[in-house]
Amino acid sequence: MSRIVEALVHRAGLSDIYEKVEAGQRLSYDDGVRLFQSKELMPIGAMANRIRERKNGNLAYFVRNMHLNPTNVCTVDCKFCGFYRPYRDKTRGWSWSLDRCLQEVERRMEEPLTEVHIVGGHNPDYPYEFYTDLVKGIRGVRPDMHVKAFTAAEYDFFHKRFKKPLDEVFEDFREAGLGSLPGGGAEVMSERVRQLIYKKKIPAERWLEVTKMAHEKGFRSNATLLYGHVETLEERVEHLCRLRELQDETGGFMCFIPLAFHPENTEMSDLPGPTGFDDLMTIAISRLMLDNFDHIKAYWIMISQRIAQTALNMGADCIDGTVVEEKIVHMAGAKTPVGLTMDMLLKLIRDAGREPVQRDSLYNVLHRFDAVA
Ligand code: V47
Repeated sequence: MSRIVEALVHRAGLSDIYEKVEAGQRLSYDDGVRLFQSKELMPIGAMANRIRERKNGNLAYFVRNMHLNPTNVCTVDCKFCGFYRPYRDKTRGWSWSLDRCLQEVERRMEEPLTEVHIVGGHNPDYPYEFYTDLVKGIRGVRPDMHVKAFTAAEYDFFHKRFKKPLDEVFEDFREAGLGSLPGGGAEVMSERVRQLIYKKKIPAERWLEVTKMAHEKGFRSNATLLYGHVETLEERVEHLCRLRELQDETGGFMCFIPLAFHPENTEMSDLPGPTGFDDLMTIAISRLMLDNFDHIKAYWIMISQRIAQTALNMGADCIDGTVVEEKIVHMAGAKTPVGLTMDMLLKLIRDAGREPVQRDSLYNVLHRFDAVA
């Protein structure tokens, strides 16, 4: 690395961590905590960039995708969520029929999308077949589209609600045409935080178990961290270490996505949410800690196009995608657009000095664009 970066690392007292990064050694839990505590964004960003370029060169990935949220009625009542409407008050929410969901996909028939990302509330009113028919139906109308559907928390809900063994649930979804699982649902893997803000959602151990089963059944998935609320820096690092451990076992994770907490319209609206500095630190430290993850995503929807673009030089190699019609954080006050055109994504990536790559949902390259328009 350049002499300037070495000097910055040295001045920040992070030379031992830098040596590990250079030698390709794994960072420890203590290293992760020290990085967060140091508040030294420049050397940390530079070290993360080093790993990012080692793994992904100059490429920056995006996907042409749409989101589908069939229902926001939910029995879990997470305090951080501005998207859901409680089951007891379900008329204030939506619960779309299968036809309505398929119409959402059909009305985008002309758009060259390659992925539909589906998540929703834990809504006990639907029959099991609704979920499998939804996946099957989408594959029927758009066989060219990969269905990335339902978090590990939702699969656990299907297992309990319909009293079906989890492995059978995954087999049914495979038959229906499921492609992969999004991240989400693990929030921050800390029992303390769970008791405070999401106590009716599955605990960390169960999220890991369900994800492990999905990986064993041949599905790949993503992982997220919801940060910037009541969690401590230590709890963030613990979360990363637990994901890294499961990845050592299964190798099933594709990408890690730090999700910045948006407080508006939630029961935690008195909190400020994370700052841009924290967004970049969290992305960079995630890149440094998760040595066995190929990809780190800067999800522009939650952190803004500007921060996501900057993050492409501080650890991130993916900025998600066109994301037509995002609802989860827009109902929690996000000021970003609900979607971006491909041209806008190309400009964001190129202006950051990276080479845009349109990927499919499994990170296969679909199209490489020139670094300059
Ligand atoms: O688990 C809910 C988060 C997640 C808020 O896999 C919030 O490619 C911020 O997992 N502020 C669901 N975050 C979304 C998700 C996701 C998003 C983008 C890409 C991928 C992927 C996965 O949304 C939930 C929760 O952690 N969330 N409310 C909020 N107020």
